[in-house]
Amino acid sequence: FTIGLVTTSLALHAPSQIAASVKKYAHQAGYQVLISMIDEDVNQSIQDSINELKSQRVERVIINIPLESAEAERIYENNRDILCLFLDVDPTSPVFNVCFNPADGSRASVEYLLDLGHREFALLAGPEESVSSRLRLESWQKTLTEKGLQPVTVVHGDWSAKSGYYGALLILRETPQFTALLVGNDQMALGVISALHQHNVAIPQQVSIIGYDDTYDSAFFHPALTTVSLDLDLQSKEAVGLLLATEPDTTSRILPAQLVVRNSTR
Ligand code: IPT
Repeated sequence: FTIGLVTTSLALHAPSQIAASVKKYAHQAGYQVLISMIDEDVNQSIQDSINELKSQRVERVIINIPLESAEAERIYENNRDILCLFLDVDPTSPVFNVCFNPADGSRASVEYLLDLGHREFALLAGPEESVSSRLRLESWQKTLTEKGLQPVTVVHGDWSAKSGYYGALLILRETPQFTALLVGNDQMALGVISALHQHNVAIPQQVSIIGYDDTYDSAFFHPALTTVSLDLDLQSKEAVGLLLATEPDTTSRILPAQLVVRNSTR
């Protein structure tokens, strides 16, 4: 038996952790996993991947590609002959999905920093075309607005450490008056830390940083990163379990995310 995994770039930490966990849980259930990796989120290439999996008689497919609800629905409708489960859509989307609540961790991050006394927030979000990046950003902004605050700047990266590094340089140059920097994922936070070290900005004494994901490496950044923990192993376990159930119950599940406080905030 084989299940399919159509995934975004495995060069990124979170999707590669998910792929490893999907494989682990599928193997435990006696299934193989066929992985099809897509670099650009073009709907046609998602359908090509699904068709290829179908030609290998795969009938259950996990899709870890950031998709707006309309795109995900189209893919779901066009593939009624198999079971598709989505990992990176708006959790309120009608398609079968197992996703994290994007508001949980983002709200907790802002509230934690507000409690510490921060008022000047810079936001370094993930790519504009990623649904989870957008939902995290919206939730940061909403929480700030509720407190009558505006971010000093909003910048986008592409999830990579390199983009975090250049994003931080841009913020330091254009709007240096911030004491807290919220970052869309931990890889970008790694680049941010590197840029701030180079400019002798002390973390957390001058600037507090909070990331997102809590990948296996994040506790070993310097300083150890305060971040929003997504239990990607649990997400994968739930997804495989739901997909392989004999009588699949296609009710979506929403998973909690929580703030993990380490040494990059004060
Ligand atoms: C999401 C990660 O949070 C982010 O760091 C990046 O790796 C992205 O995936 C890639 O698409 S996790 C996803 C299950 C929402």
